[in-house]
Amino acid sequence: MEYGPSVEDSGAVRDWLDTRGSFGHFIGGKFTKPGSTFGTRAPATGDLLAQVSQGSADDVAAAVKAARKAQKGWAALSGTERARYLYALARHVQKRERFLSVLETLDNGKPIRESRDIDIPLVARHFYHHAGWAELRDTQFPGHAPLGVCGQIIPWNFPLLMLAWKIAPALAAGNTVVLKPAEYTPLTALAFAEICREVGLPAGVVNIVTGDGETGAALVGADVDKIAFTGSTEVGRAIAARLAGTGRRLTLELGGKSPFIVMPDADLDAAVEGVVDSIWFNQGQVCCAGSRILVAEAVAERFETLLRARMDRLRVGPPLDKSTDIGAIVDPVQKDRITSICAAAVAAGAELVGGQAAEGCFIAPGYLRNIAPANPGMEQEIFGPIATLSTFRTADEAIELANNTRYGLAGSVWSESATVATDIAAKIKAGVIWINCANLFDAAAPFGGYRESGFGREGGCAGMLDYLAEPAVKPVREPAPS
Ligand code: TXE
Repeated sequence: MEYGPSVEDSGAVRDWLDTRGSFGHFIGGKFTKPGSTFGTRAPATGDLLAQVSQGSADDVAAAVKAARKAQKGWAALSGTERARYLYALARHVQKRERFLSVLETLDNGKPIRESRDIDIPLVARHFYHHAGWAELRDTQFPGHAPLGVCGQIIPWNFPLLMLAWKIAPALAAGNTVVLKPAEYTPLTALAFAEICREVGLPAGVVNIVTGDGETGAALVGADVDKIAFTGSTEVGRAIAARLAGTGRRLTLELGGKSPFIVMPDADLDAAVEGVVDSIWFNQGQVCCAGSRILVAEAVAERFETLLRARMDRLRVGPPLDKSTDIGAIVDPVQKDRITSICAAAVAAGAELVGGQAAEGCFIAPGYLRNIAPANPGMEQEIFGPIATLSTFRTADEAIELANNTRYGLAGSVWSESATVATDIAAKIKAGVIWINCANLFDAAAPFGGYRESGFGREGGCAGMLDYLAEPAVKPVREPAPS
């Protein structure tokens, strides 16, 4: 297998893959024998990395049964005991940080710098943070109870991080889980299953069933108390329709088309760097990417000159190379999806700057200019390294353009005036707004959307509450002594 420019630890990952070869599911604390399998490939090279099992409805039912069996015992532990397991998971992720980063980069195609500096450290952070919540649960949410067994379906853009976003709060609250990773990127979830065994997590608390959308649909139809889904709006809508009237809890984190507003007084160099973090990070495969750049007409020409110069300096290349800025798109299907939306945008009159597709799963960074509001490139989530660039004259017009979308996940505002920035931020209908920065995440900050971006929150107090059932009768708090 060709690993590209070598980084330390790719040998350890190669040994791990060679020894395993073919993976079963992780159910009730054990790996099952691999049944019917499919291959998972490195998008950068097309190399086959491993065979992974395609979960059937029976596999899902077995995993739910194991989770159900474990749930009462897990919920009966004290918060401190549950916290101890979460701390141990965090610590073991940290110990294997380099291994997990290389594995993530191989399976997903993202630059090693990003998996090493962002994804995996944030995974550990989420487990540490939620260990704190496990300890605080009883005092902070008196009378609240865990929901039971949670089915969790995650996407491929931040595979292990999305696993952490889902598993850490669920476990802290006293739930057990059955998680289905995305079919393109199942490997770090399977490595995480091994970590669960290493830390001695009680059998059945975490179960991982691999497979495609059919496996996900089987999980939605299984005897679970909640479904937490991150993925496309189309699938999210189908899941919501299916769960309607069942009384089961649901949280959805779906797509976005987030505005990136550059006011006339913005620090333009900083804003350009913000675009790099916003739409050219992770090949643009980010639900909260600032994919619609809206720039004040007065500074648009200067901004675009700076943007183009910076874009031209980004290095597209092998994801394991530490100097790579833009790695591989996760799969040829996704690459085709991106190029066909761009082609439709150009056919409808927009001009594509950069953004050339290369052999394999590579697409250069780019943006669409001279683009009309009704252009498909403006309306659809491209989910690739291609932004749109349009201009506005007044703050009111910027706000109107920003809100002219069916989504409502995120946004960012760039201005040297705190008053201007906070005033605009308050008027954008989105779950997260960044000021003079973009794509900053923290386990303590709730994340989630409005409108077709979904509902429910992950992270912080609001995220914990989405994994707890409110008491039937609210406890009465003693008034504070006067
Ligand atoms: O998503 P899917 P895809 C958006 C993005 C992207 C598009 C398509 O625009 O281009 O969606 O990506 C599982 N019941 N986002 O096709 O199909 C699937 O196996 C239950 C934004 O990969 O939604 C995987 O585990 N589960 C998003 C997960 O759903 C089903 C991240 C996501 O896959 C299922 C990913 C079904 N019927 C894509 N069908 C974000 N919010 O970050 C599929 N799945």
